[in-house]
Amino acid sequence: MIKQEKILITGANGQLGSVLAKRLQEKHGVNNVVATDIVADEDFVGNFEILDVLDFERLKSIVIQNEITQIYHLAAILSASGEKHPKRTWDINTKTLFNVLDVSVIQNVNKLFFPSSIAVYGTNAPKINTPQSYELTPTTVYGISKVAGENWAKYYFDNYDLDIRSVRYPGVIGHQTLPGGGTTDYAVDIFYKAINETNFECFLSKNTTLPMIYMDDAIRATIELMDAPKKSISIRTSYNIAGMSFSPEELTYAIQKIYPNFKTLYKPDFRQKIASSWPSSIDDSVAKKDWNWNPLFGIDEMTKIMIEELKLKQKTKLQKT
Ligand code: AKB
Repeated sequence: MIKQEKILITGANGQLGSVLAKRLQEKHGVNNVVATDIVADEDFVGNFEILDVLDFERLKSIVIQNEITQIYHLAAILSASGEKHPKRTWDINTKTLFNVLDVSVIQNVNKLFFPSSIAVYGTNAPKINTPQSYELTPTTVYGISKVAGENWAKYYFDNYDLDIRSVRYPGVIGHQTLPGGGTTDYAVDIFYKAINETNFECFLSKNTTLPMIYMDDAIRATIELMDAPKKSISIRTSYNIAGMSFSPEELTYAIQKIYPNFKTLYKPDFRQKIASSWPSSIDDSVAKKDWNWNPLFGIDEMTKIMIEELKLKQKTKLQKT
């Protein structure tokens, strides 16, 4: 008989965590998922625990009490926020990872998911179709913490046989929850302005092309990687995955197909330097070969869905007030 998986998610209130929690509830059953975050989410339906992942004893007791078999460790500080408090970001991003790695080894957790990012690359890497394996010289503390995390992931796999798996996410675009503190956040914020038919002020320059992925693809990649047979996983640091690549100007053109009068004004700030250090597009051929990764959403499909879903959400909210 296949043993029922019991899932723990950290950072479950976040942009990815909130959607992943629902998807994992559908897959494993509501009672088999424990969502955690540093603050409560009043609207969450299911098991929710307040957890600061820096608190190892509390993490351990939640893992023991719920007989956790898989952990998705999403709690982290992202690139733009990270630059405001570099040492705090390093501490939070690395100490929480160690706590999750150690609890997984001590409590025999079967599988662990750790999100990495395109932020692991630095200015020296080829911009176009950036290869899976290249010297990693990130310019942000967030990127530095992800490179360290990737190497620790491989270390725990090599030395403790911990089945830890990871993808390097591009900027994630979804309508469910707003992202917070990232450099790619503009690509979500822009849609809130578009549906209200107001101009958007972009903190990146118009031709800054970055790798992006639609939420459904990002969630599917995560689950497909976690479900892949152990023997097919050849990368124990982190897999490149690609969805689409576009600049703020190209996204504006895509929105103008629906709102012809929509305009973006460009006012690059400190986030421009971060974005300029990242790849424009990513080579994800290793993920495709190892576990059949295949993105389904391009810029036009994503734009149409984002606008439809956000308009629906706005209408529902108005009807309730
Ligand atoms: C960020 O912008 O910091 C994140 C990322 C690309 O990892 N969205």
